Amino acid sequence: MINSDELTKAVVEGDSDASVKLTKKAMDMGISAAEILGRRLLPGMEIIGEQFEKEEIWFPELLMAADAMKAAVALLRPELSKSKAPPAGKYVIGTVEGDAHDIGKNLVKMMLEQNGWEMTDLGSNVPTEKFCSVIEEGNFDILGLSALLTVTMYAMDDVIKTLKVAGLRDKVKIMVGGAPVTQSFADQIGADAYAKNAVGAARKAKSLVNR
Ligand code: B1M
Repeated sequence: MINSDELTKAVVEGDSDASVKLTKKAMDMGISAAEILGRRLLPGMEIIGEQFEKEEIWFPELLMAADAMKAAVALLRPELSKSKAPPAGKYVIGTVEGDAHDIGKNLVKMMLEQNGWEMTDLGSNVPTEKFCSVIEEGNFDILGLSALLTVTMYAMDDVIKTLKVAGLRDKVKIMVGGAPVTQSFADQIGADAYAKNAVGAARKAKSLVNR
């Protein structure tokens, strides 16, 4: 048996060896990937975010916690990404310019893969011009933009404006998300959809292409 708090603690303490070991153990015990993620790993990210905000920890600890989280998520990825749905369409996703946060974006990507979307991942800190050239050259149904910083969410506005200027805005539906993003911000910048989390992203993606 593992104590459910142990894995959360491993993430908070930035202990990648322990987070990997305990995730493997939980999987061997038959605990679902969704439960390991939602009940044990993500709470660790919440705690670490609060500690950082209160200046109880500093950047290196934040980074170590993120690494411990990512190492554990890598083990869950095969199960989380198993496609159970028929092909849904083509979706390109990235975190906007100036923003290095990619854990949430990666979860959204996995959830969409599981729902049958063919995913192209541009990574994080993606320049506005890159989003535009990908839309110009590719044939995607949806462009997903993620941002975790209040300062970088405005890059989403830049992407939409730049696509408009290039005459590409109507070529693709645009979904936005990330902790500081809200429905009213999405409306303000003219996005087609906002999703609060990965499950919502899959639901909204389906409704956007109406298949
Ligand atoms: Co940073 N960071 N960070 N950080 N970090 C936050 C976001 C912060 C809230 C912490 C805090 O102060 N409490 C704060 C932002 C404050 C603000 O802007 N209001 C912050 C800061 C300030 C910073 C730095 C500036 C710190 C510094 O340098 N002094 C710096 C910025 C670097 C940069 O981007 N240029 C920085 C760096 C980092 C690390 C590199 C150490 C690391 C990121 C590692 C990585 O991602 N590879 C990190 C981390 C881990 C966090 C916290 C602790 C956790 C973020 C996370 O992964 N959450 C975070 C505090 C927090 O959120 N509690 C914090 C888990 C993830 C699953 O949730 O990303 O919200 P989230 O994704 C969700 C939804 O938002 C949604 O679905 C996801 C899954 O359900 N979603 C979408 C996300 N994208 C979507 C797209 C969609 C739809 C839904 O459609 C396309």
